[in-house]
Amino acid sequence: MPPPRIAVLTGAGVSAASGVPTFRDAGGLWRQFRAQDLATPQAFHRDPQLVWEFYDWRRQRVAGCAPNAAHRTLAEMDAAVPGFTLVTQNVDGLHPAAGSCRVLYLHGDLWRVRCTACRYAGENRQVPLDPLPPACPECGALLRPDVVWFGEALDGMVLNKAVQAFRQADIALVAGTSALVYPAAELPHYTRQHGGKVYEFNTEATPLTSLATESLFGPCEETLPAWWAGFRSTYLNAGA
Ligand code: BV8
Ligand code: ZN
Repeated sequence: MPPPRIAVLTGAGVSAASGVPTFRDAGGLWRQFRAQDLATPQAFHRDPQLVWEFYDWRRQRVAGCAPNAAHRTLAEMDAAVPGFTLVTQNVDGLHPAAGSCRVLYLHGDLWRVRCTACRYAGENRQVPLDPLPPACPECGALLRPDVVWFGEALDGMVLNKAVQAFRQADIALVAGTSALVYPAAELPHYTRQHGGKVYEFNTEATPLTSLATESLFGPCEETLPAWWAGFRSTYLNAGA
């Protein structure tokens, strides 16, 4: 019998142990702005320089960070469980850095830029960015971070695949997210709706805690590896 299908939703808490400020901290750590107020198209339109300085600061922070045991555990699951999908809200790139291959990026990628005027989009790993703000190599217009800001629609294809994964999952793992941002926070509900189990990995209770089959409170860089060790011995070593 194949092992259960697993869908995972991760948030900033998964990267906290790597030194990446969580979203709620990121704002507080940067010139006392609220990240929420900078991650919007309005803020970018009003002051592209300020928003790019915020993203350049985050890129510089993330450039020095390495994946932690939570990222590595999820990469192991990716390789070992046939029906596995990792859906992340994070834009830091630490999941692929840990070896995860099947990743759906709900909110984009800190290491990609796209043009505000033409169709150019591509990877940009320059740290620090120079010039700031960066200009499109094709048409010279202003580039923007290739992320989904508040008030912007997520990529429809990516969101549909994520919804399907959670609809079909026997088990949903929700790790390191405050479950406040939609439509990402909706995903685990699809698993519960068809009778699947939801396990939450967080240091505190969230709006998803009441929905969860079980909440494993503690740092997910410890609780996720422990959960995976138990799952693996039940479903994989038993040759299930
Ligand atoms: C949209 C990219 C519509 C940029 C981000 C209902 C339905 C639809 C939309 C809405 C809705 N209600 C409200 C909305 C609007 C809005 C929204 O959700 N607002 C919230 C604030 C109420 N949603 C949107 O705008 C979305 N767009 O719906 O568009 C539309 C449709 C058609 C046409 C036009 C428009 C877009 C949302 C995406 C926004 N972009 N990021 C960037 O990153 O720079 S979201 C941003 O916030 C981050 O990417 C991150 O994903 C998110 C923060 O969430 P977390 O990852 O959970 O991080 P946080 O710091 O909050 O929490 C960390 C957690 O970890 C905590 O719980 C902590 O306890 C825990 N933790 C810490 N350490 C550890 C730990 N846990 C375990 N171990 C540890 N060691
Ligand atoms: Zn261009």
